[in-house]
Amino acid sequence: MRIDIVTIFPEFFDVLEVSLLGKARSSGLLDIRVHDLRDWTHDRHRTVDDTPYGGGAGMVMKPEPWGAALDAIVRDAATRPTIVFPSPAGEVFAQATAREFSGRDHLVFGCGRYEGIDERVFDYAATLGDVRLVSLGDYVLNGGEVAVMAMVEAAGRLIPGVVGNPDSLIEESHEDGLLEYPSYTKPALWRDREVPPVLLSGNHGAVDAWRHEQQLARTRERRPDLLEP
Ligand code: 6GU
Repeated sequence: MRIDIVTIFPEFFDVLEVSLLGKARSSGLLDIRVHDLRDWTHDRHRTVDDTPYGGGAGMVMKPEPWGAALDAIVRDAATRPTIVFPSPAGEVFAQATAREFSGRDHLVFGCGRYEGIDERVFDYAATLGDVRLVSLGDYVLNGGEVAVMAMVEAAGRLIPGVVGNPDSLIEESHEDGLLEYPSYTKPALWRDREVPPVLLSGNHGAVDAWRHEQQLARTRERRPDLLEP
């Protein structure tokens, strides 16, 4: 899978060189290219923002550098990409979104800063690819970089071969619409706290039933919204 990330803070993404995604990059499973939006400016100050038409607080990202960046990235692409703009005003990112993104050949992420990107950029991007505005949830970040990091990790780990043991992808929170069951390891007694005896019983049917009951109980308790029809 190819992933292009456009940002005014390319160094934010240095951490994509470590851990499982870093390995997937070295092995060629993931082709991640980080671009500095300012490379597509032409003035001495490499300006990417300007004051909003109609007035108001803050600055808006100018359309020209975005247009040039998207043109350059899509020009040498083999397929029509999915172009994702992180935005608190977007659809909410969920495991299903991660799953969907993980199946795409080419993702382009455009990280906005300030009060946002000139709206015409989204319209223009739709001529080059399938545009998605995506939010991590109902709170505000300073820019799209942290959100893109989360989306790249959530989607990247679902690409076959990125996570060493595919079984570890199956029994996780949200994959079956429920929260994950609690996990324990040795010792069986730690600081007066026991591991639930059923897990030591060797009865796999009883273990499975207990785990499912735990999933339902904690989902009811912590995330009742997930159980609504
Ligand atoms: Cl995707 N961007 C920003 N700036 N803030 C957010 C967000 C995204 N998701 C939640 N808050």
